[in-house]
Amino acid sequence: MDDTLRNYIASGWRVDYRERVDSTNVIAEAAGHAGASEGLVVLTEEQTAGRGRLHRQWLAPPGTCLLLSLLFRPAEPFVRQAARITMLCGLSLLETVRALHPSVALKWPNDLIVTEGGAWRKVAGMLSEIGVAEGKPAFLVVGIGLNVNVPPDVLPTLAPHATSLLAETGHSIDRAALLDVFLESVAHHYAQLRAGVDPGPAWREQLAWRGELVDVLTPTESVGGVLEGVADDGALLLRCPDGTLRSFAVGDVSLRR
Ligand code: BT5
Repeated sequence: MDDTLRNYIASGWRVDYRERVDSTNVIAEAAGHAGASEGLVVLTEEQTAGRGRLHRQWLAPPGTCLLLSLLFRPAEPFVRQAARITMLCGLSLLETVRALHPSVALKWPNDLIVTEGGAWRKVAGMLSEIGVAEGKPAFLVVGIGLNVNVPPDVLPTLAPHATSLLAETGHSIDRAALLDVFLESVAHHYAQLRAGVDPGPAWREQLAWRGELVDVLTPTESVGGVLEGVADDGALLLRCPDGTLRSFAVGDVSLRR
C-alpha cells in the first residue's frame, strides 16, 4: 500500500504537508505568529523533536503515524474556549478511533488509551499550546500524535505503555482515510461549539477511571484518591482519603492496581 500523506487534501482545511519537521506544533506556532488564519493543518511523516507535555518527547517511527497540528483562533473568553477546543479535538480523536476499536477512553489530561480490565495502553497523545502576541493570547495549536501502523515489536522503543491501531486491530489502516474522519469530526464539533454547544459534558463522559482509585503524579508529589472528575478549568479533581477534594492543574494519572 502506498501510504504517503504527501498529496493529502481535506475539504475545509488548508494542509501544510512536510516530509520531516522538528515538531508540527513549532511550525503551526510560527504560522500563528505570522498571522495565519485558523483551519491550518500542519502534517508530517517524521518529527525530529516531537514534543510531549512538561518537556517530554513524542517518538514516532517515520511514515507510520498521524502527526499533525491544528491552528485555531478561539473566540472570547479565550482561555475557556481554548479548553473547549482541546476537548472537542479529544472527542473527535476518540470517535475516530472508537470506530476501529471499542475499548477506548480519554485519560486526563489529553491522552487516548485502550483499556482492558485494569490494563491500559496509550494510542495517542495531544499537546495544546496557546500562542501569545503583544501580551495577549492570540491562537491555539492542538498537536496530535496517533500511533497508527507502528509494528508491535517497535512499540516498546516508544514508551512502556505505547500501543498502535495496528497492534490493537491486527491490520494496517489507511492513514489518509483516518485523517479524513478525524478532520470531519473536528469541523463538526467546532461548528457545534460556535453554535453554543459545550463539549465538556460529552468529554467528561468518556474520561477513564471516574470513581476509581488512582494516583496522581505531579512534578512535586504523588497523591492517591478517588478520581471525581474534571473541573471547568480542566483541573483533575481527586477525593483524598481524608475526605478533602483536591484539584490538580498538571500531572499524570494512573489507575491504582
Ligand atoms: C503527550 O504528552 O502525550 C502529547 C503528545 C503530542 C504529540 C504530538 S505529535 C504532533 C504534535 N507535534 C509535537 O511536537 N507534539 C504533538 P505527554 O502526556 O507528556 O506524554 C509524553 C510521554 O508519552 C512520553 O514521555 C513517553 O512516555 C510517552 N510516549 C512518547 N511517544 C509515544 C508514542 N508514540 N506512543 C505512546 N506513548 C508515547
